[in-house]
Order: sequence, then structure tokens, then C-alpha cells
Amino acid sequence: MKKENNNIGKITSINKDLYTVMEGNSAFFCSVRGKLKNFKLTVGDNVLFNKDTNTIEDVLERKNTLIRPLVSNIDKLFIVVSTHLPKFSTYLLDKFLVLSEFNNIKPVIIITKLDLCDKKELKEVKKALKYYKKIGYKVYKNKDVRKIKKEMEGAVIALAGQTGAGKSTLLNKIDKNLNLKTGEVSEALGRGKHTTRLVELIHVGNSLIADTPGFSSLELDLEKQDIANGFIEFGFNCKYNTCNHVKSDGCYVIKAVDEGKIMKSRYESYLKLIKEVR
Ligand SMILES: Nc1nc2c(ncn2[C@@H]2O[C@H](COP(=O)(O)OP(=O)(O)OP(=O)(O)O)[C@@H](O)[C@H]2O)c(=O)[nH]1
Ligand SMILES: [Mg+2]
Ligand SMILES: [Zn+2]
Repeated sequence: MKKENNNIGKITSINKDLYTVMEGNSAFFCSVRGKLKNFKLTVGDNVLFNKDTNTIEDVLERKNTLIRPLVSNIDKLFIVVSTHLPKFSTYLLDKFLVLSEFNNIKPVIIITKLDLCDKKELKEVKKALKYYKKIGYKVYKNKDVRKIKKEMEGAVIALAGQTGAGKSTLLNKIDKNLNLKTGEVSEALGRGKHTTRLVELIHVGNSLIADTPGFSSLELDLEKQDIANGFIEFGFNCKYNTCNHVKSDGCYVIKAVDEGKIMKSRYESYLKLIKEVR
């Protein structure tokens, strides 16, 4: 039901019943009409909207939707991983990687707080990062601002990572005009305090990026097979094509772990994740 004065825009923020719709660099503050009232629109939705009445009339098909943070049509997920406070966790990283793979979103790993690491921590972190690069992931340090900007070009991006990992700090470095609020990390809890509360897509150059509230936990609502597929280096090399890589008899993955070809922590993340599937 396309009307003549309907334009296509993108929802960049939602505040109660008020939707900010961007068309190019112009913002329109819209409400929602009729049948869409019962449909949960998200930040990142592409919509048909009427400029005369400032109403959203329809929503275009989504490419993907992330639940936490609730945001749609994402091209890249910047997974911000702290190496020191909050403590370095490959488990959480692996979880975000599975989430990206499942949703067809290109993951990019961004490491923070290397300056706070001692020698032992640095060694552990570097070894792990080398592995993630080897299996094909992009890995940047948060001080690689120029490279990160290049990675951002033309894309719609969501930032993900634990509270206190340094997501807002990173965005402030990328665009000095943003002045996003950043928070202290509690020494006692070893994590942040959920400084960022709303999801909002922000223009940075020709990209749109969503700073998001950090999570201290993340639920994956996936099937076991989806989780296995999310570990991209496990491949399809098993003797049995239905292998869940749990019993050792002839399993390629278990053999590769034993031989050091697959990093042990990856396999441990995998086992932990499939255990969470009901
Ligand atoms: N030393 C050091 N501190 C950092 C680095 N990155 C971020 N921080 C600090 O870590 C704290 C938390 O950073 P934020 O940017 O607020 O973290 P966040 O991921 O946005 O957290 P939430 O909004 O709660 O999800 C702040 O005090 C930052 O100054 C870094 O690379 N090195
Ligand atoms: Mg923040
Ligand atoms: Zn197997």
C-alpha cells in the first residue's frame, strides 16, 4: 500500500512512542499508525513514512534482528572485548561470534585495555588473538582508530560487549564530537555499571553505529546445529555428518583439539554453549 507521499527512512532511535526516522541527513520525528501499533518496530528498521503527517506507515523486510540489543538490519557487529577489567573472556567473545554467524552479520573483534595488562595477561591475550585472526576474523586494538574507521565505511554497525568493556569510550575516540557518557568500572565487581542505557544509531561519517547498553549476560536461543555452525573452523569434516563433536570416536573436531589445531578454549566454549540448549 504505497502512497505517493511516502518516503523510505531508517529508524535511528525510539523513545516511548516517538520514533526518529532519518532520510539521508534529515531527521523526522514520527508516530506509528494502524496495523503497525501491534508490531514491535526496532532501531535499524527501514520504514515507509509520511512527511506531511509524520507517521510511519509500513516497515520493510528485515535482513536480521538482534534481541539484546534490540536492533535490526545490521551489517557488522563490533565485538568489544576487554582484556583487563572486565577480565578477558574468550567464552563471551565466542558467544558473540556465534550470534553474528547465525544472523549473517560480519563480526569484527576490537580489543580494549591492553595498557592495563601485565606480561602474563598480554601473552595469553596475544596467543588467543592470533588464533582468531588465523581462522579468518578481523581483530583490531581500540587504539587502531584509523583502521576501525575504514572498517566502518558505509556500514550499519552495532557495538556489543560487556558493560565497562569500553564501547562508548571507543566511539568517543572515533568521533571527538560525540561526547558519549562513559562509566567507571567497579573494582569490586570487576565490571561496569551499564552507563549506556538507550540503543540509538548515530551517524559517524557515512556509517551508522549503535552504541548499546553492555550486557553482563547474553542468552543465545539457538539450536545445537546453529551453534556448531557458528564455530566456523569446525567445518564439516566429521566422519558422521550429524556429529555433535561430543564423543571422541572418529570426531574430527576432537582430534583437531587434541592436535592443537583447534584452540582448546573454543571447544570448551562450544561444549558450554550446547549444554545451555534445552
Ligand atoms: N585504561 C583503559 N581504560 C579504558 C579503555 N577503554 C575504556 N576504558 C575505561 O573503561 C571505563 C568503561 O568504559 P565505557 O566506555 O563506559 O564502557 P562501555 O562498554 O560503554 O560500558 P556500558 O555503557 O556500561 O556498556 C571508562 O572508565 C573508560 O575510561 C582502555 O583501552 N584503557
Ligand atoms: Mg557505554
Ligand atoms: Zn565431530
